[in-house]
Amino acid sequence: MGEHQVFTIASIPADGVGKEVVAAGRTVLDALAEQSGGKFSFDWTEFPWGSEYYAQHGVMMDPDGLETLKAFDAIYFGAVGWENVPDHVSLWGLRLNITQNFDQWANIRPVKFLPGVQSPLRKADDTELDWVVVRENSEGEYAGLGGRNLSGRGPGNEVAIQSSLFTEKGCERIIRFAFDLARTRKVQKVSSVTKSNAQQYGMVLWDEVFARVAADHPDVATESVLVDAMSAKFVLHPEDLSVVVASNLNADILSDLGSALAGSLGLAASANLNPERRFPSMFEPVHGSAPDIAGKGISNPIGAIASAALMLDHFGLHEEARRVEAAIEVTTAAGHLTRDIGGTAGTAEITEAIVEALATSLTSA
Ligand code: GGG
Repeated sequence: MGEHQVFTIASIPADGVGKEVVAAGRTVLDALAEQSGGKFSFDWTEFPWGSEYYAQHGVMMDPDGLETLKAFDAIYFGAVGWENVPDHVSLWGLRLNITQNFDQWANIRPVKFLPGVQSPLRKADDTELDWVVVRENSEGEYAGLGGRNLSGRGPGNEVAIQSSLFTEKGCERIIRFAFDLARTRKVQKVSSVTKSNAQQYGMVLWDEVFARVAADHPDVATESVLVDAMSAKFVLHPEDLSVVVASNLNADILSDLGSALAGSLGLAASANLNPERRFPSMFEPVHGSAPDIAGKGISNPIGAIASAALMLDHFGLHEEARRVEAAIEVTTAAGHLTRDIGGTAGTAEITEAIVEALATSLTSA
């Protein structure tokens, strides 16, 4: 038998449904490890950071938290946002604190259409749809540059500036990442999302870098599409998409649209990667904390479990990642569905069905 591998994972369920879906993902990964015949296991450390922690300590995470997290192989994250903390404080205090300081500059968000899940998109019934949004995750509209001033002039006179930052290096690394990803896919195409007609500095630089990187990849088809037109294309011609690369904010908006078209935000997975591996990467469902359904045991764990599959890929466990994805498909195809996708099952039932499908795939292999 080969060497036993232990992967150390920092789990940060944080707020709302994050707690339930991270627990579900951990159950699936531990079941997978048990079935690995001693090949690998996961060593979990859970951190209580989030909005409840803020209520007790006045901060979203321990001030030494980033130093602590550095030692882990990966971070498994739930969701951030609760009513006791302003959204910009909770987001910057935890999730963006990690993504920005660990230079997790590539955010991968696959749009998956699952069997048995009714999509609002008619084409999903007779066209194979499968694309991935590559989100620039370190700058752009999320650079955090700007400020508020002039409130001293009295009510109604305050001003705020929120500047976007587009660096040539930042654009180039994410666009090259998108081309490398496209070369691994059945359809080798990269669609760049722009708004250079209106944003004549940052987005024109983005377009120029895209054209230069595209010239280095003559084997990959390309297109450059305005963000408004791209949102229409997601609905009208999704069959034309394979890899969609976009700035931080544009990709955030488009990936929500993509997962809604696939049936639910609850299905969408994501990986925040530091491709150089200088820092741990972070895996999380795209969805937020969903306060309306938190604690009821009805949240959809598939986005979190599919994110765990992306973490397996990151660890080089590709076969295991495909097994988890196949188990998700077996589960939805069999009609085990949470409420957001038209079923009645709870979080635990879906998690059990996925674990069961994993065990069955092992015995039938
Ligand atoms: N699991 C993802 C999450 O918690 N997202 C919260 C959120 O508000 N994100 C905003 C963003 O990433 O732009």
